[in-house]
Amino acid sequence: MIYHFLVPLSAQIGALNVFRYITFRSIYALLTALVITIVLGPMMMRWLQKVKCGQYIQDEVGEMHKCKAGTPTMGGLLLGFGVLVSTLLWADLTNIYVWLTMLVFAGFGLVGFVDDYTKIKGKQNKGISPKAKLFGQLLVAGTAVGLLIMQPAYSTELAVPFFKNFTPDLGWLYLPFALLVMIGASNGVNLTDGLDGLAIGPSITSATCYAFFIYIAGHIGMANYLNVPHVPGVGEVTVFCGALVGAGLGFLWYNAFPAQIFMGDVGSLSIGGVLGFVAVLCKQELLLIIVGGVFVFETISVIMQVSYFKVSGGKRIFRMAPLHHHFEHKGVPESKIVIRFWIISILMALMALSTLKIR
Ligand code: 57M
Repeated sequence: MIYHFLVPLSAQIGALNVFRYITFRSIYALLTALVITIVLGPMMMRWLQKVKCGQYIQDEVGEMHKCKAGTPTMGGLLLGFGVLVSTLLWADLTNIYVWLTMLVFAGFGLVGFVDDYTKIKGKQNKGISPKAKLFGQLLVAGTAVGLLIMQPAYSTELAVPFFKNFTPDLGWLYLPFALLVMIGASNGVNLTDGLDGLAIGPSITSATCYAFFIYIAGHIGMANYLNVPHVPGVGEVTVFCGALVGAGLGFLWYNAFPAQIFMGDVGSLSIGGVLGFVAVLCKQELLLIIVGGVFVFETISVIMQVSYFKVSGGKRIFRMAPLHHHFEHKGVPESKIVIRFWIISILMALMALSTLKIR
């Protein structure tokens, strides 16, 4: 809205021209979302406690997490509010890609909210069934990708990292592929969200990394120079990514060890889903495996643990999956595990950015 208010005035006041620039607005979207989440954080935590949205801790969790019982959850509402208000303020709202991105973010958030709410208000921490959750995710992702594919500027070709001339056109198969990327990312962030600051750290690095990719994809000169697919119009989504980084930092302010608030499924599903969608938008879907490497390792650890448990008749590879629980059970302090996972995530994001030059 700031964009729509100030840019027309730039004809009279030349200095306002700066509000045309995506980079400028993305930085202010970051700062706005950061301030919103930090300022509203304490109020939100008091309210969540008042309406009894405290975390239930499962019996099998052991002593390590018992002290976290009652920590306000659904902090994703705070983060989501910061992201959406900031994007509405700073983005060009005539851009369809911005709306699709907000739709995915809010839609996945709604699925997570219903799950969180059912867990809190129901018995024994039981949320909605996995089938219902998957149905909600499919509905949101399917609607957004369906609308995306209908855009004339969007192609269903797949960009393969390291191979600039190999871009197979997936045709209608692109739809299930994109759904897999988004739902996989959403569940990956959810599985990772088990220690203070563990999910939000790599989410911030991934959103920063994709802010670069989406900006480049929307800029014809840069996209051609770097030999990446050019998708006209998607550059505006950089503003959303800026807001996500800002709100993530603001949320981390309170989620850092010892956490005063957890994000809940409303946070983890929305962040993961939207990271997947931004990867789809800028046609760097496969690169998400590197950018979101921490989420991928965590998910693979669960798949390995569950499969091995089944085939071996009850044996385990890890002391407990997802991977962060394995280290916890080995006695590594929580903040050490979290910071080491952040370091890995930063390295993976840098590696992903370096692929821009290896083609
Ligand atoms: C949600 N939720 C956290 C919080 C957060 C198949 C199986 C691997 C599934 C997995 C699972 O349920 N994962 C999804 C993980 C929970 O956090 C809440 O959930 C939201 C995210 N959805 O925002 O509201 C707990 O995590 C801790 N936490 C923090 N700080 C944070 O900032 O300390 C979360 C955020 C919170 C808090 O204690 O209560 C969770 O871990 O439950 N299941 C598991 O992860 C379980 N693993 C397991 O059973 N492994 C088995 C098999 C099935 C693979 C095995 O290895 O043999 C573990 N879950 C827990 N304890 N709580 C087991 C140990």
